[in-house]
Amino acid sequence: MWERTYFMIKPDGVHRGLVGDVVRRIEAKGYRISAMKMIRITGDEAREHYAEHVGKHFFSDLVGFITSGPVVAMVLEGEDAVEGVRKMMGSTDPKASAPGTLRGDLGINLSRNVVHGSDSPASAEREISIFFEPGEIMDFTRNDEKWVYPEEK
Ligand code: 3AN
Repeated sequence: MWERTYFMIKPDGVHRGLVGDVVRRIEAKGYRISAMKMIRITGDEAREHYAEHVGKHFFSDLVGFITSGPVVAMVLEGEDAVEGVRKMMGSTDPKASAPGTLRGDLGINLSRNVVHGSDSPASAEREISIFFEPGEIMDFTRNDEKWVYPEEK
């Protein structure tokens, strides 16, 4: 099914100069980047984004970290994009992420795991609406999509 997902390069990824590599891998896979911007997340946005983690022991560190510097926020689109992007990311803890995944290749520590991607289509819509206005999301087709997907789709 055609889906869109919210994807973000966290402050550690930006500071470590990994933006280009992460974006390259997403583009090479075939996902459409339909919105992308560098932002500094506010405390309110962070608490809303991570609402499911309120009350957990790592919540204040998580909010402090994600608001500590610039992030690169994106809307990605493609067939089964939510699950596909999660697979590209690897498991939450980089110690357990397989080599070849973004976290497996680029991270070591659970609280500095470089990227975020929505875990369901419902989370994706919720998270996209926190960080993007509808007018910021481009309506276009990549010229190579006819090669990424079979024509008889
Ligand atoms: P994911 O980012 O893979 O969806 P979540 O939503 O469970 O994982 O966690 C959100 C973020 O919270 C993670 N990316 C990680 O940075 C942080 N986190 C999750 N669990 C822990 C933990 N036990 N200790 C410290 N940070 C954690």
